[in-house]
Amino acid sequence: MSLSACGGSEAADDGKITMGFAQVGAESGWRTANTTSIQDSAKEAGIDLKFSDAQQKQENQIKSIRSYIQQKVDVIAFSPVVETGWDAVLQEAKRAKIPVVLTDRAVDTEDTSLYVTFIGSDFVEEGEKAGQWLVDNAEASDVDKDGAINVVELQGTTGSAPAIDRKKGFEDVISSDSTIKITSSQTGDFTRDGGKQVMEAFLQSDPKIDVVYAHNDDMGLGAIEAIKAAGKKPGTDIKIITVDAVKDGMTALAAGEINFIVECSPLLGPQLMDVAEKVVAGEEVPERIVTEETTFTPEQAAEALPDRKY
Ligand code: GYE
Repeated sequence: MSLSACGGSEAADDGKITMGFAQVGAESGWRTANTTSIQDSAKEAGIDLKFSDAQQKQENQIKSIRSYIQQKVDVIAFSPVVETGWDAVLQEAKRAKIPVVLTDRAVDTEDTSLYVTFIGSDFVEEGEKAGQWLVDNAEASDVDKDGAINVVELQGTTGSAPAIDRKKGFEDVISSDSTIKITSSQTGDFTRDGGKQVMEAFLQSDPKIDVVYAHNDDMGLGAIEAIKAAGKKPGTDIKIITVDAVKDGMTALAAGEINFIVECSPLLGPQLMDVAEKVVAGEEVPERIVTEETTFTPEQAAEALPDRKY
């Protein structure tokens, strides 16, 4: 017979906490750094981690969560690939008395009792920071000097919290400047290849692109390849704004091929393990834990790069 933990779930016989983590996939540099952070901090905290990679498919995440429920883990954590469609499986976890912690991405549900807390960034604010840079640098960004700033947007995964919120925050801020317009907007699924393909199509159909707003570094890096292939200079002929600040993005920023990056930290592991220990021990945790983040210009990127861990 195993002892019942205060959190209500079954603790393993060795007293170790078991966590089931359902990761989104391996779509970007951000995700790779996030996975490493989670795995390393589980090890450090002595938490037994069961980890699955859903390859960006909601049905795979649901399957893993169901299997974690069956295995009676002490706590389930996951980063929901999209916002909606989680109520049924989260109800199952609740019935099994297994606490659920959301990391990185939010779910859209009326019933907030289905999860204990949500650890991650404020994606609307990230979009606002990207938009604010453009408003502040609008004149310099209008490479044609025709007074109209045409922006193409590379959206993240359709229906995901960061894609929805980064779009919203950006649009809210640029609406204050009538010279800035989003002329095309499409998903590149947060991947380098996706960003490259969508940008190739944009460049073919639209000769007047002044700015690319990519919801992550990887899509921005894909766009750089497409811009170069079209005979234009990224960062100069077409300005580029991205979100994340992973090493490859920061390297392109320092080299002047990206103009501005809004940071989104993937290092959520230590906080997640801390919260998991508290939740399993039956302690209170805040309903929302917001990650602290900054922004980078090319000069700041050059300065930060030598110490950048990911
Ligand atoms: O910005 C992107 C990744 O959910 C914040 O997912 C995360 C996003 C991140 O694929 O690079």
